[in-house]
Amino acid sequence: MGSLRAILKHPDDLYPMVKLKLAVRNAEKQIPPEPHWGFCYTMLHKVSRSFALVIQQLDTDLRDAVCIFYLVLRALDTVEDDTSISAEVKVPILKAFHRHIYDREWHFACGTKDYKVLMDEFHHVSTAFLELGSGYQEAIEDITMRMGAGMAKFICKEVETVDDYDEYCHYVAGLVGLGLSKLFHASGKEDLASDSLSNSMGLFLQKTNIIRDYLEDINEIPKSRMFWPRQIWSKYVNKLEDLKYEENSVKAVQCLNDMVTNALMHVEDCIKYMSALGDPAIFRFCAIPQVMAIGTLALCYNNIQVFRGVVKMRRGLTAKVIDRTKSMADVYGAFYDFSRMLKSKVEDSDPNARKTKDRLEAILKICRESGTLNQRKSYIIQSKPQNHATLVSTHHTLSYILAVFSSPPSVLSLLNMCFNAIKS
Ligand code: D61
Ligand code: MG
Repeated sequence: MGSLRAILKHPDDLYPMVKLKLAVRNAEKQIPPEPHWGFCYTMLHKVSRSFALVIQQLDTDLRDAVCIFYLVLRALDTVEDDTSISAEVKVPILKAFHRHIYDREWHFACGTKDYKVLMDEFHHVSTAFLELGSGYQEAIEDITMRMGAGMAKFICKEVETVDDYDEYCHYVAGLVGLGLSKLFHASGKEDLASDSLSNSMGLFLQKTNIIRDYLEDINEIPKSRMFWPRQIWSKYVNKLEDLKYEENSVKAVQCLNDMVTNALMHVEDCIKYMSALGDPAIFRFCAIPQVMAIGTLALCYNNIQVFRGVVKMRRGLTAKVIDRTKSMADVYGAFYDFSRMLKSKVEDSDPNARKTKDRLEAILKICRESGTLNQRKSYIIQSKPQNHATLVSTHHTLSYILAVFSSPPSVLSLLNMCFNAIKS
């Protein structure tokens, strides 16, 4: 669990964190007895920090299909991500991967740690895949084929233009959205969503990852990996890696803000996609990662730390998002709060300030027009204001600052604690 310091700073994180911890423990206890399914669910918990929990709460047959879909694509991605394999070896494996999933004998050793185990014991995944209904199998095969071909294309090609960036993100994440929509439809629980909206769901998540993981990807050994499009970063620096050097801090943050503004373009589609969902478990499965993404963008925007280390939402805020994302009203509330937080960080000196604010204003408008905002528990103001107006506004400001910066000055956190003590 998070550090004592973090909990003292955010006392109301504690309840959702305990709840989440119990849910994770419970999910880990429900591993199926068959060895291949047991392996798949154990692996799912090990390799996916965030998706295991949302997959786990789906209904049985859809859950099995999504679990296998995840592991097949994670294995494919392990091949793509292994920078020690030469292009001559890698490309044919990526292209033929959709056939390997039908072959219990096939295996290819690569990756490290848990990913290596997934690759070494891939026969368990194939065995489980072959037990899925044919509608699920066909959807998984089709997406694996298209993703493998797309990844292969980008092994020998750099992400130059914004169109390349959208194309790459389509292959590695947009296609996951298309595949999931097919699986939801095959389960009989949802209408088939359009490819374009499904694609946006993946692009928004993938672009957020690419923004957040700048430093990790550029420092990759033996070879750095670059997904930020040249068309964007070349406006600020001569080489992508220059963004991490201190003398380029101003340019780096401007470039980062440009990337965030680009990602925000997908929000309207994502909201449209989610608002069409009917099944509560599928809704949560889709909405939790989206809310985490807008929260992560709010944290990354104008934040030089992206170029210095890992920028992540604190665990307590993650737990809160998981606890509170149940309906479309919760999604509008979260997108509203995080967009406002983002907007407060936009400085007029930023070259894209106007564009960023316009995008945010459009999102805020959609959320307001949903007519659901007043029912929400805010991520900014953590309690309903009562009559002690001064304290409330102090708390408002503090919560705001605390939510945006993960390590604020301790005086602020002490004040926040005091407020919470008075309040209760
Ligand atoms: C609704 C709910 C979940 C959704 C969705 C709609 C639409 C798309 C996605 C999930 C996919 C989002 C991917 C974002 C995370 N990016 C990665 O993991 C990168 O790898 C991409 C290729 C493998 C994709 C595997 C995947 C991911 C999530 C799934 C899934 C399959 C199947 C079912 C449910 C969720 C990234 O990985 C490394 C890293 O981020 O550390 C990379 O290599 O770029
Ligand atoms: Mg990858």
